[in-house]
Amino acid sequence: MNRRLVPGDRLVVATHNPGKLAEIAELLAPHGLVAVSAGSLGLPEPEESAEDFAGNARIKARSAAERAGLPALADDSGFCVAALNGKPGVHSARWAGDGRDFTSAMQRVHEAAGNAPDRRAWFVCALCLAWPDGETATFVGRVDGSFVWPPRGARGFGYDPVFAPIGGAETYGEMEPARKHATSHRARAMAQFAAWLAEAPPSA
Ligand code: ITT
Repeated sequence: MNRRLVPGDRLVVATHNPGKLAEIAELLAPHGLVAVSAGSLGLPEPEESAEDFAGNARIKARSAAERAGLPALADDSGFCVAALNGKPGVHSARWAGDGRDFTSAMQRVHEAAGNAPDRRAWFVCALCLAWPDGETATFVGRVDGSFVWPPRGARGFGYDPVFAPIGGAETYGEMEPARKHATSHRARAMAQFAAWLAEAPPSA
């Protein structure tokens, strides 16, 4: 099977999260790949039963690629707080409940962390590219910073208002999207994906 992706190729972006979809489509644009959303294809959301980000990204990417008959890129990501031993982590979406209420998810993190002096926090993003035959390639990015309370800024999505990356005071909720895209966990995983795109042999 030809595993090379070239400008003009269609790639399913296997996410149902509009915030992620917008960021991934923007990060893919310079590579000329045409992003087709999982929603537009009516793809179901598989159960994310793995214990780590890479495992869940593989489940989502394989499910979408198999059903769509196209290569698919999935993102499994999350917000991790040192004082909570890395939680909410792979359960970041679940902490927001079925209604995906991130105001209450951020409040829940704040209450769980209390006044713990350790304010370190980080985001992780695992991107998995899968082909319809089940073959995969996975790329993981991380960005370190701190847990900020109270939340600040209305940009971005999810936990962005309570995270400030190292080296600045602005939260991802306050920051220009272009600055987030330059350094984020998703951008770092995408940079590895881009390096892989540039290197991938015509057929593997
Ligand atoms: P899909 O599985 O359909 O992609 P999801 O929202 O359920 O969508 P995850 O299971 O990967 O995705 O959950 C990750 C959660 O972590 C997500 O809902 C966000 O709230 C949070 N998250 C991930 N990346 C983020 C970012 O860049 N900024 C803020 N929050 C982020």
